[in-house]
Amino acid sequence: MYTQAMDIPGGPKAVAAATPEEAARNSAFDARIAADLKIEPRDVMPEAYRKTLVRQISQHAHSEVVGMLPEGNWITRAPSLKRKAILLAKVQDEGGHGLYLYAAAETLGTSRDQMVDALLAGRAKYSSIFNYPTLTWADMGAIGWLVDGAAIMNQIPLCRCSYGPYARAMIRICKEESFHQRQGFDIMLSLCKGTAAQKEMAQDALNRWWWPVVQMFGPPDKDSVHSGQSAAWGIKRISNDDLRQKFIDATVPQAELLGITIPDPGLKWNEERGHYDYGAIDWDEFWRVVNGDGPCNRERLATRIEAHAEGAWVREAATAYAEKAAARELAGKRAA
Ligand code: BYC
Repeated sequence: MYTQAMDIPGGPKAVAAATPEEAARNSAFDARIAADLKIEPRDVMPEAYRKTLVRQISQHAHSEVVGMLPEGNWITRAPSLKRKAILLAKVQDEGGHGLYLYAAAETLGTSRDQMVDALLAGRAKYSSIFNYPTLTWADMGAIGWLVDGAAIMNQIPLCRCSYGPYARAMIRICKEESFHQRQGFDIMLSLCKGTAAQKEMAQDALNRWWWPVVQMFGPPDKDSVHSGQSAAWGIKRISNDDLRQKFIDATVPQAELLGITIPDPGLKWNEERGHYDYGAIDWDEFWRVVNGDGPCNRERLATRIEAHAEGAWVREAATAYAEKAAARELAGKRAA
């Protein structure tokens, strides 16, 4: 549904070094980035590149895992067996995405336990969008259509990220996100073709999710502290504002097809720019949510803390099983 041009704006910039040895190491790294080659876990990389990736990938992984909660809320209330099976599969996919991403971040030397501890202690971020409540079944449609739609916009360029393990994880994730987006649009389509009350439910979901989704792409480019360096390193291929614009341009005709109205009176096709103009985004609200004061921040974190504690016996059992299996294998080899 969404395709992207993935040119790197500006091209790579050199990395500052503290010592001559570091400068030599950095120049090998710069050469790989300049040649648009992948950086692999054992390759030399500046510490700041490693830190940026751990920051972004761990936030991304946490977003997938916390992102299971708003939809998980509706698994027991899906309107049919078919919808329930699809939603279950989607929520399980999100858990899987979290696991691929934690594994990708682990290749940079930060353990999954460290990342999860940071999330549970409230030190790590996850996407602002998952701090909003899911009030009706139409929210499952709006999340798939809009949230997964925005996620694909942001993530397709990440398939060409300079860090190999992250880029490869993103390829698989994007394939699954595409199914997620379509299932959400399909829910919206059914509701919009249904009764007046069902269409009203779809409109209400669009009204509540639109602005938080537009904010999901991150602060405007002028306020994005990491964008310049991440673009220079080939991590970020398209800027926050450009992705936001691509998303809005792609979504307006979809809303028209559904026959529902995007809640932005400022939305207007601009012939000269060849894009839709859109109204002012409430960045105060965005930062409030990012900084922990959204409608569901406390509930989401409390749920994750409880789930982690309740899952302790599963982790212990899996570790004991793995140790026994390894001991059996070793004993078998010795006996042979
Ligand atoms: N929410 O300099 P900037 C999914 C933070 S999962 C919270 O532009 P950057 C799905 C940012 O981290 C979707 N915080 O940063 C799952 C930074 O703070 P720190 C998740 C945000 O990294 C289940 C500060 O603001 N996708 O789709 O260059 C079901 C300044 O920002 C947000 C990803 O994580 C936000 N929305 O760009 C359904 C994609 N935006 O770190 C769907 C990977 C910004 O200095 N991540 N911040 O404390 C990225 O592409 C980039 O990290 C971002 C931000 C575009 C998000």
